[in-house]
Amino acid sequence: MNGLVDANGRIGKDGTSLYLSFLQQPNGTSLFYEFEFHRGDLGDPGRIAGIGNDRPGDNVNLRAPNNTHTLIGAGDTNVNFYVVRIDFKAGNDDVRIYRNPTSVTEPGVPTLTKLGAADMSFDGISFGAFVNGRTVMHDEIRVGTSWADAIGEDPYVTWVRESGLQGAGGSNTGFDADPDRDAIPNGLEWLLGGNPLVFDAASVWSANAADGLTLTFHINPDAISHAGLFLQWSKTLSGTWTDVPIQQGGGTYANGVVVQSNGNAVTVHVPGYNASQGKLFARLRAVEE
Ligand SMILES: [Ca+2]
Ligand SMILES: [Ca+2]
Repeated sequence: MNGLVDANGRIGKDGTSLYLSFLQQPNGTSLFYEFEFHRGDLGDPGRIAGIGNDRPGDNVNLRAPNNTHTLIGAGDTNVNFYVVRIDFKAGNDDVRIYRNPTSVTEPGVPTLTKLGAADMSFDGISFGAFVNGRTVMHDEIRVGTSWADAIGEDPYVTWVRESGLQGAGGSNTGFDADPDRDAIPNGLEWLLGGNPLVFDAASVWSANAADGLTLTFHINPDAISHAGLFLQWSKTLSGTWTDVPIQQGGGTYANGVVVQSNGNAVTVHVPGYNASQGKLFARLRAVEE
């Protein structure tokens, strides 16, 4: 959430967008139940926004700011899935509510759009049900910066769609498939920021054979925490490959192998003294998690 935090330590930095989702199921439709956003105080004085019902009647409303309620729709006692998109900006922020969306991409028309609703910067959430013997269940709370984050989609599946792989033919979307035949399987294309539909191996990584082997490549920060990436090296092509994990921050490993990272740029050096008869081999391998 680093990129979303403002100078006051709240989620709500100007120019960022938050996608927050949750499941909500009240045991009745009359007041009071709510998923609440708070600032500085988890009690009522700190409540700045919410989704639920704190009004006469049986509707679900968006509360933003504290004493302003805008209709989302009729309430019910089913499990409802909400995605809340907040676009933070100077002055009041824009809020979009999607109720029970079924699309893997963001629908063009939200259930409710409230532009300039309120200052939505917040530092707490709470789940309220205090009167009428009302109880409410909340589950599966997700916070992220994209629609895919909000619906909990596997990040590789998101990439398959956004990279054009899916549209190019359903049978070649597998993690180990290589439809462009550049010897970089899709999973590795994802991890290295390659194009899975273009023979682009030369631009994805480079190697230098001075003093052993040095490989240089860029990692996709959106992918690296969702899959394993290893450099494998060996003295012979038929021999045993030694795995070196590639992680953000780098590290030093057996046989003098050093992984250095600078931002998303990674350099791996396998010293020349590991060579046999002047030969040293290395390759990159992606492992699905
Ligand atoms: Ca490929
Ligand atoms: Ca490629």
